[in-house]
Amino acid sequence: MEKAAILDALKKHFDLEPLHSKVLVVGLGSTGISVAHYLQQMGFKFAIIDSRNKPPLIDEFFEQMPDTPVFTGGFDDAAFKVATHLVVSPGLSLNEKPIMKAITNGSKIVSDIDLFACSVNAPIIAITGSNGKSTVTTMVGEMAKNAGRRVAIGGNLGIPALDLLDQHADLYVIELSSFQLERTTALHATAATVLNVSADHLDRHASINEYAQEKQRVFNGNGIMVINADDPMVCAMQDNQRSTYTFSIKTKADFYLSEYDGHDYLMHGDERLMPLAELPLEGRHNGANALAALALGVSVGLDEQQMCATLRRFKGLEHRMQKVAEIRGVTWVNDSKATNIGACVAALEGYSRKVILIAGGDAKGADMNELAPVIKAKTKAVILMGKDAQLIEQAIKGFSIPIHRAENMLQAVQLAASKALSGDSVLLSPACASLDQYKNYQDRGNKFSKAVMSLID
Ligand code: UMA
Ligand code: ADP
Repeated sequence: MEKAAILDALKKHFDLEPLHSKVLVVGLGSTGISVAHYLQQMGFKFAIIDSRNKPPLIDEFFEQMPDTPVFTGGFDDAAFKVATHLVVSPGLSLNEKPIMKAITNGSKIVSDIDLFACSVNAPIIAITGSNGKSTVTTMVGEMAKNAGRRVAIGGNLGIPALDLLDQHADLYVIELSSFQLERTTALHATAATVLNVSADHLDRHASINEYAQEKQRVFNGNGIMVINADDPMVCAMQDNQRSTYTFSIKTKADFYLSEYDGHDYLMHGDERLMPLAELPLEGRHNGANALAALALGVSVGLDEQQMCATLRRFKGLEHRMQKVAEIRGVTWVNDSKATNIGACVAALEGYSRKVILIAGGDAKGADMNELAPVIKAKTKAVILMGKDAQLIEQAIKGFSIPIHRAENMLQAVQLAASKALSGDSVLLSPACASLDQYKNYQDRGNKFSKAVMSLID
């Protein structure tokens, strides 16, 4: 898009202009840095502030942009006072006192996603939901790539949205978190989906209803809505005036599963697209992800058979229902990315035989009682670890399922190994964030895999 047209859009939406606006970029993480590059290219005056003494990327940033004013080690009032606009990184709540004060004093909030949306003409596919975002974003991205489209893929997954602009793509596929959406007003996606809503991030959102409302913002504008017909909170977002595709793994919808000749098929209307069994991913929830990806692909004109060819080759992402090893007849599965209840429930529901579950970590304010029914139905033993292990134990201690505690992952894996019989599966699906004990979910998953591999004689 031409620079002049972008500046027009920024002026129209946010009264943001190079000559008079003073922008404060709040947060020096990957988002903050992408925003700084963008603002510099567009000729804006800006400064960066971060509450941490030494944000992890600061050295790299100084090398790239040595002349940018940077404030660290707290939120200095003076920096906020002069700002006409704040671009607040998603890791920071808008309820931080200096941010709220600045808003009251008239500063406008603009998100990196707003800046991105004002800077592209090409179609945007926007994907949010409590679970499945990265899987569906990657599926759709690969589908578009295999169809020969020049596609850029990123957002909450991987490359920050503004850094995608350099790729001059003719299609953008972006994953969005509730934190990004809550501060975004200018995005009007060509096709968008909320894959599902289950309790998550309730340490940042006041209630699940508020969290759902933030997710709903992905549907702003009049693009095609892709709606999960199995999720009542998503169905409530439907707008009859808008073009919509529904998907379901339970009932007939635009995209759905149907049995034929003893096999489940991915369906579009009356057309059998492919057998579900040909999707090389564990768990029925991945059937829902594939249907959502197909609906989004159809929304931008991708060919269904080509999309199915991509699905057949789809490898899945690490740390999501990833089979690590089979050792002495026991299957070990790494689902470390299950950082909330919904993901753990989906993982367990996919099993027909009871598993040994390793769970626990930081519950982020969620009600662990919601895990109780599926743990009762689908586990033969539970090994708990981390800060909120006690909350899970409270929720399930009435059942006759053995509960064990582990201090660390190696101990958890060794305990599981001592309980498992040939034919069993051991599933790491923590239902909690990892940050109380690990750098991130990848670190947790890697420690799991390493501990599992240490079982091999
Ligand atoms: N922080 C401070 N003080 C500050 C600024 C940040 O303490 O002044 C802290 C935040 O509280 C947070 C951390 O620094 O703990 C990082 O925050 P950030 O907003 O600077 O994060 P970025 O590096 O810009 O990364 C963000 C997303 N992170 C979050 O939303 C927490 C990344 O998603 C995303 O890939 C990136 O933007 C590019 O779009 C990660 C994530 O964990 C993968 N997302 C959450 C999730 O998927 O559940 C929402
Ligand atoms: P997100 O990007 O939303 O976190 P991922 O694709 O990374 O989603 O998957 C995160 C977790 O959610 C993994 O544990 C995965 O097995 C699980 N999951 C994936 N898709 C779904 C779904 N449709 N419903 C429930 N859980 C899911």
